[in-house]
Amino acid sequence: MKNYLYYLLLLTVFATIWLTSCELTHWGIGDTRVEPKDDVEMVYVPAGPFLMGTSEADLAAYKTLFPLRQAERFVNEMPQRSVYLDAFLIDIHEVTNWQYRKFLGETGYQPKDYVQYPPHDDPDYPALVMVWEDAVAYAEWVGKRLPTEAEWEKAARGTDGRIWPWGNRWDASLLSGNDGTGEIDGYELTAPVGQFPQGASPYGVLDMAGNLWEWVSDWYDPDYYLKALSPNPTGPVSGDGHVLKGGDWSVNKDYTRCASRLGGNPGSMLRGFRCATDAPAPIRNQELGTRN
Ligand SMILES: [Ca+2]
Ligand SMILES: [Ca+2]
Repeated sequence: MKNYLYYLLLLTVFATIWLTSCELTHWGIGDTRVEPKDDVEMVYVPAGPFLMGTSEADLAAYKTLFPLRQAERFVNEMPQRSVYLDAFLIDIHEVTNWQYRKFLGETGYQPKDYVQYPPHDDPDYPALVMVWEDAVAYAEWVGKRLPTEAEWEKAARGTDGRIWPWGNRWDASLLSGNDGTGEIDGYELTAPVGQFPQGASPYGVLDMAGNLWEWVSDWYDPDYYLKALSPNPTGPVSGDGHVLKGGDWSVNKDYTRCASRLGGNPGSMLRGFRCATDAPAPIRNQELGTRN
């Protein structure tokens, strides 16, 4: 009887190991993993190339779409180029107040500028983390990191160079943004995270357009897109502040484009963030594209 139990236990252990390895080697688009420390779903973005930045043809089209924005403001997104990235995981939502307060409570960390006032202080609303270092401190606590600008942009637009996460047609009801009235999306200011599932990116990432501008790990250099860095660009070694992506609740269709970028000292823009991690090795080796 003892021997029987021993072999049963051994069989269970091997079956568990086998099932775990199967799970890790068969990840695909839409697969998720929940990190227990912050209880947030992360979604898998497969390895491969994507179109990053804005092309000359896009610029010509944008001049009619955005007549009020000076053409030179698009130059920091040009040219468009193919950039290869290894696979990674990214938070589906912006980091919420519930998450950020958990971090503060467990660590005693003193943020430089974490803004809380109604309705932005609700637990389900995105945390207003105005200083890049306060975002990095959270990411380190949770065992993640900020996404690079390239990772953020790929997670937002997929591989086909689309303008907004959901496609190339503007729809003010698909994001926490500002259509001029502030109301078409149902929220006058920011919205709780994940309220616009129809506005998801090709990988199922939410609120990439609007709600809060999001910190990424890269330093800001307006000329960085001119330098065709691939694979896995991580930004310049220094710069005038860090990059912000995706626009916030107060801006329109222009700044909520996936390629739009802000840097330096953007004044009163409301800022938050989400985290990313490298994909574990068995996932990272599963490539869906050709390495440049
Ligand atoms: Ca709104
Ligand atoms: Ca956002």
